[in-house]
Amino acid sequence: MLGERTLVLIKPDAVKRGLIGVICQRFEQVGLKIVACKLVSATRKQLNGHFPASDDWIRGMGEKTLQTYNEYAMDPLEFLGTDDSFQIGLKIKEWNYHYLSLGPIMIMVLQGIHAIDAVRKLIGHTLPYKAAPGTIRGDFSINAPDLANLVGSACKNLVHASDNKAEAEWEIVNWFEPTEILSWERADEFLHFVQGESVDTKKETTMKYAALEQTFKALKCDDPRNAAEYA
Ligand code: IDP
Ligand code: MG
Repeated sequence: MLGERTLVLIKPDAVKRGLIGVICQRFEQVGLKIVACKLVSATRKQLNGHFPASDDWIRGMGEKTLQTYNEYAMDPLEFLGTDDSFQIGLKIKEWNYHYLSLGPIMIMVLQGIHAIDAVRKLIGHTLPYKAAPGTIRGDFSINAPDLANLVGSACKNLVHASDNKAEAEWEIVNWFEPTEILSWERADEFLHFVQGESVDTKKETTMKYAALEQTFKALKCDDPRNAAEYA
């Protein structure tokens, strides 16, 4: 496999605002490849699988929120009824469940060189009002948690993307069956990643065929429907 895989989830606010196309374009135009994609209404079971249940994750989420309250001199007791990071984390988790249930979500697996970091760069900072221009969150939203939290909502930030390798692995398994992930080759892959300054055309041709062969092998292995054709 060329590069690595990451999970991207286009959240209900982005779907409802008609932003699926422009968001996908950001990923496609840098050379990332969509290898799986579907529009779903998230079930409780899928959401349970998506958000970590560990106390550390919940507490970390609460601590991040407390930082925002500190930054804006807001009293968490007044707005959230508690200043305990674990209790706040639990609240944010429940708000996230609600957020992702507001409508359909588009989930996809993207593949490419450093796909995990590249996608995080493209989506930008968690909080849209802090996200840099040019990023998806920075260009299409100005949402902020202090306002969102006032009305009991997660901070709406259009997209989710796996933060690291371990997260990507469990998230992909949570949302997709292995047969839903397709192996295919973008027409510009050779140009992006393989073609060099070498004048050795024999070597180039060999590499092209090696890549093609790999694609055929992947087709044969990944999709049992192709087995007879390639046998
Ligand atoms: P990420 O989406 O950039 O990886 P995480 O820290 O994993 O950010 O947070 C998960 C989600 O929780 C965010 O995408 C956002 O929707 C929501 N969130 C994060 N911090 C806050 C907050 O302080 N208040 C409300 N919602 C928050
Ligand atoms: Mg995250």
